[in-house]
Amino acid sequence: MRRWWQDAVFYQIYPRSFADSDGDGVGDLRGIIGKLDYLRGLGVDALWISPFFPSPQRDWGYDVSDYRGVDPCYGTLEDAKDLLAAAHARGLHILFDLVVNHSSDEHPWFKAARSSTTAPEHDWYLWGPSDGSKPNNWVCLFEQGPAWFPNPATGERYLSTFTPFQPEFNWRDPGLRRQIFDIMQYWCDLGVDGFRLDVATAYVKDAELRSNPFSPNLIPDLFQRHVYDRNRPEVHGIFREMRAITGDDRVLVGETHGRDPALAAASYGAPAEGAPELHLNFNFDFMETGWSAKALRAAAERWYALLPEGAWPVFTLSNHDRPRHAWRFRGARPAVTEGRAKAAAALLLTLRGSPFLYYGEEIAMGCRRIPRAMLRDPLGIKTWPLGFLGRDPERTPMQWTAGAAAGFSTGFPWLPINPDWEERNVEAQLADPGSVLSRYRELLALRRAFPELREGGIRFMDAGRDLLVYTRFVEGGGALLVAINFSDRPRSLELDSPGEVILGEEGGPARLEAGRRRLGGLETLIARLS
Ligand SMILES: [Ca+2]
Repeated sequence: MRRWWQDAVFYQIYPRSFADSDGDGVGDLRGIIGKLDYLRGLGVDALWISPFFPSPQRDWGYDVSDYRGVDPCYGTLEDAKDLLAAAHARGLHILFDLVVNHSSDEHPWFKAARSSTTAPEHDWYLWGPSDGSKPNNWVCLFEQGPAWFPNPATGERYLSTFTPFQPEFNWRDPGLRRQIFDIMQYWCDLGVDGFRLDVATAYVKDAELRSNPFSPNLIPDLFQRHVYDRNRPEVHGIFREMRAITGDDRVLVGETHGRDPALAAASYGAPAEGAPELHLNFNFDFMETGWSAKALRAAAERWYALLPEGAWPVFTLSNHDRPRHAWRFRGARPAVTEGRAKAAAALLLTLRGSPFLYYGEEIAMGCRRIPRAMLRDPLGIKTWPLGFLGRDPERTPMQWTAGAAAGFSTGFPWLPINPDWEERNVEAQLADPGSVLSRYRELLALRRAFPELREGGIRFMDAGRDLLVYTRFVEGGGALLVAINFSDRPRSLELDSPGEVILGEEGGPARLEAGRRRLGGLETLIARLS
């Protein structure tokens, strides 16, 4: 039986940067509510909202200090309930972001836990020995140093492998598990349609806290093979317990930490054998792949081959942790960058699997260098001036209009607006049939119209350099041809059968004849084969 989340196109909202309803420069839940009609018109089906829970905001909400509330900067619990109701009234599903590998160090649980070894909450976190020594070589990603931090009140060290202020839960403790599962039930009872699970494969640590073995890779491994601090086999038991809470009408989407598609595939469990785990899991291969038809096809085929029987694929090109793909795939000229953004959209929205869009990609928002004084991301501040300055460039405010602050806020935005907002914004692109946004709307409409694109099989065809060509088909039914030219120069495509063009270069012939067909630079051709 097919479920809604298999047919859905998901859209990630980073609430701080989406829409600000009250002019304080920070996006909020009422801002999102005000844009639901836009999202419905865009043609997406489900929204994943990055964290809006009470938080000291030292990692912008990925450090939660109360899992059942709403941070005042985003609104109130009533606003969250209104958001769920308003989305459901428009046929949109809503996923919240469950950040339960760690809490904030300001969560009341951690405050109690660190006060005394006899506090009931003490065992909900992970501690080193009472002599204050570090039990192993585990590293803290944002500190690029040891992951064990002193806790003077007990003489122990606590574990934090991301930042020092995100102490990690002890998922082996049944009391902690009960607490987290109760939180999930609480939001399910309020009507949420699922959860994205932050760094889900990191939940469980080695019972003996053994040191990780050496790895030759600095990025992303920090010279360690993370076999003891992440990716423990015991995590699958937790995934099964979570699945029992949500059932199949709600969806669990795993952020499977690391860059290993096999790990993501394993987080599905064995659905065909009645042992399902998470419904959907992110494979971040597409975020590591350059602008190459051959490489993107190989990444997609690798993902399909890895998935266990009955698992439903997920594809994504951008999120709040990685530079936006319009920037990663940028060309030497703006027209090439725009063309690649459209071609990337065609790929993402016609592959077999559920696409996850990231806010702003529908207008091809890019990334810009942000001055040191305006950086907000703790990773970007810590690693400045190395690399691409952390994660602020992909988190800048949504560009709605050509007006002040891009229509995002009537106040001063918390992060600078990309300097291209006057030309690149939703209002301008809605009015332009040749815009990237118009292309997203066309492609999303095609997904709704053609079951071949939503649920059909996929077969790749060899079509020469720069061309990515495949058919999407339903057994005993229709077949659609998708051909994407990755080059900005024309290429020719050999077609076995005729058909009817449903998306192609403007002014091109509607009838597709068998034989040789010219594809313009960065053109996407979608045709119904007869
Ligand atoms: Ca606000």
